[in-house]
Amino acid sequence: MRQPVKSESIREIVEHVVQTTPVLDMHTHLYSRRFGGLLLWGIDELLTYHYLIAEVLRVAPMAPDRFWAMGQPAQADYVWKHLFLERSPISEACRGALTVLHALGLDVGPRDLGAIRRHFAGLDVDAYLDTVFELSGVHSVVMTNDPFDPTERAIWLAGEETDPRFQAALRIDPLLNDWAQMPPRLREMGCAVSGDLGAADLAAVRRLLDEWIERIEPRYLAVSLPPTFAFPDPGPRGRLLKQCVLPAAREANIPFAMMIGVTRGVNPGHRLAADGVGKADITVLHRLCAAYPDNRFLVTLLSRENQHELCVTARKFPNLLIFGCWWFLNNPSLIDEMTRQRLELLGLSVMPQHSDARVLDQLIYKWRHSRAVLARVLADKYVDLAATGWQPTDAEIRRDVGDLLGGVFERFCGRSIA
Ligand code: FIX
Ligand code: ZN
Repeated sequence: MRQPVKSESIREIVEHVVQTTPVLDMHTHLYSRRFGGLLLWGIDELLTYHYLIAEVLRVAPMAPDRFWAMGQPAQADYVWKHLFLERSPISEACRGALTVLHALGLDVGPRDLGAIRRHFAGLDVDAYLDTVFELSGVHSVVMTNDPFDPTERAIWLAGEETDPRFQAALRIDPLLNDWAQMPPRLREMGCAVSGDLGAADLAAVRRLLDEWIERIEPRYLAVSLPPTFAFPDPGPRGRLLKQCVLPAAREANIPFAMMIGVTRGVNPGHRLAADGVGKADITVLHRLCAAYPDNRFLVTLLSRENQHELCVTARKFPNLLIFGCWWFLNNPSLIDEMTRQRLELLGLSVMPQHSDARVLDQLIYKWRHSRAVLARVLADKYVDLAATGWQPTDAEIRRDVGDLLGGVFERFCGRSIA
């Protein structure tokens, strides 16, 4: 027997359910313990996040070479001084660092970076991992795994992942975005290519993908792409996509994630903070989804201007799942706008958010901030429903939120929900 929920308590219930439902974070740049130094955490990593580097180099410009030569603690001091002490830290990335410290029980009021550093210096990383997963309400994260990076590759070759909170994703940016540089790198990996991308090269790349899919068992294959991404494309990217990547994903029965709209290195000296945004051509997705109905595509677009047409495209293609408010879109005002638009056009067949966390601690703020917006938007939608006489039950709300925070992704991937 369904228990009707009074409309006045809908907001409270939605808030509670969104705050307490565990999240599967489907795209991060985090690593488990066995990746050693690739797992970033702590105050200096938080303060030197590339979002903050971009902001500090605006208000306190410095030649990038000089900035990088300072070393991380001095860079963190520089960010603290210019973005937190000399002006109020109201940007989303600044606020995020403070949300983390506050959630950890630190008093940020005294603005004492030394005391904050002492707190982190006393932490045990294994226990801290548990704390962060607990405080962020995340049950597992999908990493971004790059077998073309020799450091990461060596760790995969040395053994399997044993921490179930960390799932793999096979990232193939160098292959699709930089073919000219790839032949020697591929040969180092035992993949004998000549570079001409003839039948033998394509077969060798395909074998390599299969081998890495088998080794790391990724949830999906993934790439980030420029706004100029085109398909079909007679060049290396198009040929590799058609002959290697799409068939490999199809046969392994995993989605292919495309993150489109990033122009890398618009100000190269800024390194990770150097990248810009551009509007993608939505017709590329029409062609891919129509031509490859047996492939599943996870898609996020970086440009705000692409979001409406992306929703309309997803209405046409069940093999396309929109995910996340990526990077420059991961701000409350834009999450609010995009989430409303998506729910209105697609109902619950969307993954509204991922964190993109690069530093472990960021899971806390990225999810706290996103949950607050999601709860508000969802509550509005249920209140609108209740006005028609369709009172959502507690169980229905829990079901829906569970879907939005992981279930939709699990079903799209074809795996059962744990
Ligand atoms: O390509 C990506 O996965 C991007 O998310 C990153 O390259 C980017 O640097 C980032 O951290 C955005 O949040
Ligand atoms: Zn990312």
